[in-house]
Amino acid sequence: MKWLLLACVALAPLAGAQSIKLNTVGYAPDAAKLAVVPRTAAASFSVVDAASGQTVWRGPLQAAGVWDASGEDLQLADFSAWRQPGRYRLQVAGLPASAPFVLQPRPYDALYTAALKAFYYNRAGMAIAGPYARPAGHPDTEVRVHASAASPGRPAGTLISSPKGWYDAGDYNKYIVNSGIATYTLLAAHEHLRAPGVLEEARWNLDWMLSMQDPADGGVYHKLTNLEFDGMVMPHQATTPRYVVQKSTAATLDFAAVMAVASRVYPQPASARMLQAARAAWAWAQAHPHQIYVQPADVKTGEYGDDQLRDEFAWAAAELFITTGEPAFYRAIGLETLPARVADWQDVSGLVYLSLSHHRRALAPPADVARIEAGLEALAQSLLAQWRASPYRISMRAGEFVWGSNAVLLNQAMTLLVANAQRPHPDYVRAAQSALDYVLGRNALGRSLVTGQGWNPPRHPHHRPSQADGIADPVPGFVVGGPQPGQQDAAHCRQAYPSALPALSYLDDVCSYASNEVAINWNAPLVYVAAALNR
Ligand code: G3I
Ligand code: 9MR
Repeated sequence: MKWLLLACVALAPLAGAQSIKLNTVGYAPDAAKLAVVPRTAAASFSVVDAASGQTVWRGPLQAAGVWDASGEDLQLADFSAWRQPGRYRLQVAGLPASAPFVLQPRPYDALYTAALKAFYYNRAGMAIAGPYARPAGHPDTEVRVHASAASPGRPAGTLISSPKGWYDAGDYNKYIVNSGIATYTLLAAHEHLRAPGVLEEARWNLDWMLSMQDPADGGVYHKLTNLEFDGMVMPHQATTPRYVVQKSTAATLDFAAVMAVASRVYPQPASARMLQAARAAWAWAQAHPHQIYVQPADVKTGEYGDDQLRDEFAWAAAELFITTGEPAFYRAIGLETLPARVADWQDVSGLVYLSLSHHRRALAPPADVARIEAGLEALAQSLLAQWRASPYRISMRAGEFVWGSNAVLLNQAMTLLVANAQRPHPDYVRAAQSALDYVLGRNALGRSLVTGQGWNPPRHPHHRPSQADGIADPVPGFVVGGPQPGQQDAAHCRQAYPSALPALSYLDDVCSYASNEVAINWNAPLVYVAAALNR
């Protein structure tokens, strides 16, 4: 009995988490290849052929230290020098072998395709085909104007049509602010990388966004939503009334920025319409510079609130400048005082640097290209310093584990990759590779955090279709939000979180919207990074 119990205890972590942690999908042959290993007496590791068990390469383990985000004491295994395509595992004396992984050219074809396809699976107002087939839901052709959004031409209760778009996340609502950065990131994957399929996919959401602008004044509604979150049902079963809610300056500026980008990449006549929409939105924001979104008392869904709009003004101005070349837009950026930070839905200042850097050779006067380059370079260098100091060799620190932590890291990777395009630096690419490694298994949880990809991926994401479709596997291609110590959903979860430590604070349970939801703004940098590193 006793030995059985002991055996179970010993096996439990095996079933749940790998102890040698690495990218369980794989690596391009010439990529940086790192694994983290719990510290034991072992001084070396070996790469073994997954089929035969033969050792093909051996290397020393390097001391890495204790990671404050997980409490683990670690060593680092660097097998970058092993480049022979194949399927392998890592072995360290005294530890179970790692999950298998491949070395091959274009190792992320399937990941990229799945991550982009996830957007298709989150399309509103459309019947979905294929293994996750479902009837259309949320046509949104008769949406009510909420009292908070009433205008002379559209009094409260007016019906407008605002179809298409992506569901934001695991819920069925559509939010302009989050659509902004998500759609931008996909369009950047087209502009920077010529990533296939993104223009077609993004168009579904751009069509919806255009319908969120009031043609009478250019202002943009903050969101299209139910009053309360739907239950865990399929889209066509969720039929409560939908509303457009309050115009906000943040939504209108994010809309202006995205439409300015879109007008660069789509052909006429859409291009002209997008630019005209962007200009009208910009003009509305000039006239309403501080219309902060305030959640009405009867609306309980996602807020995406933000009262700091300096960065949204700068981003819209930057994209309008790139598209039109008009100097007034450049001056409106105020680049001299704009911090360069990694972007998220609430702080888009980083997107200014990414876009200006990518277009730096074609910018009109008075663009200060040296300042643009220096801003991005300094940001990338600070990420690199964090990467070097981290026992996990990731650019994210313990304090950055917020709601959607996986996307913090992926947005850092995107930043590093744009910096590398501006001024090549092999460590920028290595640090970006590390971010992808992390979401695919080199993390404290020792598992893939992308549905349907790699070893032991999430089975129970907070995603209504995945939960309600009667199919055992969740919809594939979604990165979950990831661990973060807030545990805002703890009261909704029957099982307790396994740990309060930032990098371990995760539940693969549908209850856990704070660690296991999916979202378009988290998947978009996964698309970008997978495309960029798929060489
Ligand atoms: O703004 C404060 C900041 O001032 C403070 O320093 C910081 C310290 O933690 O907190 C900041 O607020 C955080 C806010 O995001 C902005 O970053 C909150 O703590 C945090 O709880 C909040 O999380 C957001 C969450 O909604 C709850 O509002 C996530 O970023 C956001 O991704 C998530 O988005 C939801 C939508 O509302 C609904 N649809 C699903 C989607 C994904 O879960
Ligand atoms: O399902 C909702 C998820 O999409 C949101 O991110 C999250 C936070 O706003 O809220 C979820 O809805 C929960 C609600 O906030 C509280 N009651 C339980 C809901 C989950 O089913």
